[in-house]
Amino acid sequence: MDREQLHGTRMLQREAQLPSDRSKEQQRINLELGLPSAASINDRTIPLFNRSGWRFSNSGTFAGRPFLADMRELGGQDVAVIGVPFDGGTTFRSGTRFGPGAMRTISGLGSGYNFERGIDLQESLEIVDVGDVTVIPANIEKTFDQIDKAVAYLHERAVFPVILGGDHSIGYPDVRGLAPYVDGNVGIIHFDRHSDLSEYNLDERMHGTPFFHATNIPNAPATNLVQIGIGGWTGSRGGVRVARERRATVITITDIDRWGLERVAEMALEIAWKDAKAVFLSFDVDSIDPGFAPGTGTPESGGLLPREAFRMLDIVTREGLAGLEVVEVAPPYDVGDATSLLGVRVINDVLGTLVEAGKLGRRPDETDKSEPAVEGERDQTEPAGG
Ligand SMILES: [Mn+2]
Repeated sequence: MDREQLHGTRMLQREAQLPSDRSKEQQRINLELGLPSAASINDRTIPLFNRSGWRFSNSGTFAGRPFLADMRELGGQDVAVIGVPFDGGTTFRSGTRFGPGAMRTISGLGSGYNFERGIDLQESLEIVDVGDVTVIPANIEKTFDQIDKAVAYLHERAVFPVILGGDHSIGYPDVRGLAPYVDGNVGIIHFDRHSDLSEYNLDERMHGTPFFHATNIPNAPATNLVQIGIGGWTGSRGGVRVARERRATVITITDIDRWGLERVAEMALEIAWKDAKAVFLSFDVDSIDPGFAPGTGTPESGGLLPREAFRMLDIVTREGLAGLEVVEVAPPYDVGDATSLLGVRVINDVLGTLVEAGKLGRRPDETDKSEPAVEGERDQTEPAGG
């Protein structure tokens, strides 16, 4: 093996092929709006007032992307990030109402560029943060109606939704808002330690119930539901009967160990897409081992390692998705923002795969022909690594 065979070497070359026109235009606008910096600043692309939204200048939006104040202007963007700060469906430890805020804050750590993947999301996707759905904290059903209507609006305007939970009860209205916009069946790929297939928890449709109700939707059959990572001692027995009777597919950690990660992920992809027109991805952060993701309400040891989850996500999302939710991030139990950061990582990875697969935005090598990339030029206001 030599240096030329390294993935790292290929990615060194790849970076030179990535477009940079959007970053440069943003830099120009930031400088214009942020005014010229103090005379002692040598890099004259650095503005006086930080407009980048990166790092500790995070404006409160996801990855510092623009906040879309006027929802009538939604349409034409690639991705809308939407928060659902609801934890009224929690059956034990609450706190996921702070999930959207925590994920938005820590998302400022990233630049949108990933060396290993050779992707710059800033260049490939137009992302807006549309803020939060107004939830009704003491009323699950009214909150579901709000989420359903908000998510449906995104689908109506053909903008890919990234939904920041919130507890997992929101999985049901997230699918309910999508289903009418799919001309055929919807498959669901569901990462979780818990099957979430009970009809009710404590007489209500809480966070252990979303996929019972989602798979009651006529074009979201349970035969297209694939659950990955189920196991441990905190799940409910009632949901097992539902999965058996409705013929949902359940992939355990034991399956992953026995059959190998690639094989089960390929199988999940195939089943979710069988006779379906769209697939929705529901990612419960408790599918990852609590050693890596402690900030969640119902932790269960022996879960996926982050790298396992990333590799599986890469496989199960490459045929495209109709939407993504990341749920159960509960910042009150988090340590060093590790869990929020994992949630953000899942979002960035999924978006990166969709871009790479040509399913969303512009592909990494699609340089704007009118403005060819100039070798050696760099965006000097991008945050330093570290
Ligand atoms: Mn769970």
